[in-house]
Amino acid sequence: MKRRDFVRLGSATIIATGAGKLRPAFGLQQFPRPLQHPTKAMSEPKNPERAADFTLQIAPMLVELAPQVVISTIGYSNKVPGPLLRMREGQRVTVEVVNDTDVPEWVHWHGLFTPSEMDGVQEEGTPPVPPHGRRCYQFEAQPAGSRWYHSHTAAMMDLHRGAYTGQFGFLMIDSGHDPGHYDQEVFLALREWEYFLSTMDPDENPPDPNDPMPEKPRKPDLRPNGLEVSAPLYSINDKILGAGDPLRVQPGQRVLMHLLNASASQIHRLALPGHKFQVIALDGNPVPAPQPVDVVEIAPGERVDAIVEMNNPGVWILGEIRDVARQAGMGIVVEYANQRQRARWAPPPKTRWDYTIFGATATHPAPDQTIDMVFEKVPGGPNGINHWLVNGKEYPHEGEFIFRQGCRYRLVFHNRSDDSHPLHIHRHLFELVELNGKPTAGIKKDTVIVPAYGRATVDLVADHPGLTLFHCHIQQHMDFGFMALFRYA
Ligand SMILES: [Cu+2]
Repeated sequence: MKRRDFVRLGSATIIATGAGKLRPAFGLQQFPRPLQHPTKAMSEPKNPERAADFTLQIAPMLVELAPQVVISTIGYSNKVPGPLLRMREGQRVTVEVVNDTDVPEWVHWHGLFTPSEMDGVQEEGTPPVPPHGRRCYQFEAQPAGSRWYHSHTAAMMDLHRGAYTGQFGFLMIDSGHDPGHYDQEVFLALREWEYFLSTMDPDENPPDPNDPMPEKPRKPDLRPNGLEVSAPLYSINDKILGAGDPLRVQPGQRVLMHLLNASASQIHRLALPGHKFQVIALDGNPVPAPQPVDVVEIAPGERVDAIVEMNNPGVWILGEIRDVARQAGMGIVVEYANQRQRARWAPPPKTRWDYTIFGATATHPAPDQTIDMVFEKVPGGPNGINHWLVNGKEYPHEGEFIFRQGCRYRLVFHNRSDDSHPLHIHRHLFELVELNGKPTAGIKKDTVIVPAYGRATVDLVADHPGLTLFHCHIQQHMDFGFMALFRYA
């Protein structure tokens, strides 16, 4: 089936179901506002005296994206997203993982300060969950905020492994501090399905010609681009737009949205016509200056927490701003009480996502050392797939990147390629210092988008000894060279 047919299928599904006649869904995780402690509706830690607080089963499963659209994947405990793991800051947690597949697996706790041997990363020395075996992960729930967990297995040319599967879920660490008053909270994970390789990339957002592009080379690279990962089907959680339960709201409600991009390959932009997102946290970390925005941009690996005030009664589509992605399923209906009309979409005003608007006035202690990292693409390399270089070579990097405990590092990311990359560092948080020449402070993240030919500077204090993986969060880029391992001296 051609891509276009899939797209049509997505649109047809929306027309067939429409708003107001929606099937009951099992996908949308929608909760009333929790009290100080998680309620029973969430996956609450079990009795601490028991062997494990949580159990995850890795196994093949079917996902009903819409009636008559059922895909097969590997998931956690027969759910997509996997069960919400909710824990309190500082709590010692044991997660037992049962692997009912024929291949070794690694489960990574994204955004946590986990020891290397528990981080779920082969390159850091974490042992695998063996095929048809089990393994316990134990760690302290730190730091508080919106985290997530996902497969960290290399996929290479197998588009049915690692991040290409349904192995992802939300992990919330509650601090006891009120994150701002709200009436209900929802967990929304953005995904594509049925990945394939192609040299056409109709879904990509072309780089904005007005971007500063400080890393653009004088001579353009004329080598033809290689195969990249594309997808015909999109969803929020496990449902195509219109196929699941709507998000039901009351006028005047404040809805806390935990947005996660669990995609293996694409940056997404979301809007809700007639409403604004008050962004309060990036990658789970409260921002110095919460701001309302019309569009949220979110890259693979990133999280955005935003409060949406429901002050425009009607039935609306919360969706990807690209028509092709929304029509292929990336959206969810927001339905006010006693409103029965068809769900409406309207393109948002043209805006540009800029992390720095959420930051504070820039002041940073001088770093002990500055580390420059240059990223380049080798277009259409072996097997027709693009390969990636970090400081001139593909992974592995054996001794290039060394941290000394307690020292402050300034990492300068030079993106000399025509793609945007979400760069992620494990087991640490960094603070944004500068993005394409714009200074900022106070924004703490674990994943940052470095735009095409762009530059980002971040500061990091080396305070979590152990092997630490750094990589692009686009699975194909990571698998084909875009990784580096930091060691502590
Ligand atoms: Cu990348």
